[in-house]
Amino acid sequence: MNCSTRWLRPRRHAIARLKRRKRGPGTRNDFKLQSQTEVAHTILQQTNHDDSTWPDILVLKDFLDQSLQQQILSEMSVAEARASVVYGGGAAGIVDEATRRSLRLTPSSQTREMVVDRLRASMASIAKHFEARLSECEEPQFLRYQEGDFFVAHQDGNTGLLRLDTERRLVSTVIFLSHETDSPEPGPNVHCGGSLVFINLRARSEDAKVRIVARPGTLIAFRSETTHEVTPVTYGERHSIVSWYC
Ligand SMILES: O=C(O)CCC(=O)C(=O)O
Repeated sequence: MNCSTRWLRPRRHAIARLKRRKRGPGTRNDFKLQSQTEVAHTILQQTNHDDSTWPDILVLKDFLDQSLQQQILSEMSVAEARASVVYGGGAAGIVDEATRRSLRLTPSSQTREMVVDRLRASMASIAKHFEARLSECEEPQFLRYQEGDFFVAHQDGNTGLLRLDTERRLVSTVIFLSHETDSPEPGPNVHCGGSLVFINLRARSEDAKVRIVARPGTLIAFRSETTHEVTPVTYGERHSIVSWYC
């Protein structure tokens, strides 16, 4: 979890200058850091940020069919649960309920492996979309958000700002398992709030936010450095599976 985003707000002229530059395949080590502006350039170049295509999201509909969703949800309903953690305060992560509040559930190893197999099977097409070299995916996290649960705006990795293992993450994925509705509806798998929202920290208007509402079974992939949040759940329970490609 990274909340240190101030470097992502360079002055306007710096952004304009950067946009005029042709992007190359540079890495963070190709740059000599000399000043704050230079640091901002480096991060922007590294994260390949482009307002015209923001947010760059790949949607895979029906990534999990209905019977698999049902199987996973019924396992999740009885699975062992523990509080989700954030990273930065220790390699194993720490519980910090001011930042992230949800439960991480542990379904059967067969179910976890099945999800990993599916994520691996999609790795090449996801790598192609993001023009990234991906070699593995992380152990998926099966999550439940109850009323009041949330995850504040954050990036998952590849920020160039931190010395954490999570920095290796290049592409993040969220598999939706619940229906989001605008007003409470009866049903076992429905919630209000709990929206996945992408935030463009460099824009100052409401256009700076994109809310994703997806059918259960859909996988959403995005660059791990893209700022996103899960807004507080106001009704029902939200279930999702998250993982990251490195
Ligand atoms: O549960 C979700 O939809 C996303 C969770 C998230 O942002 C994360 O784990 O980084």
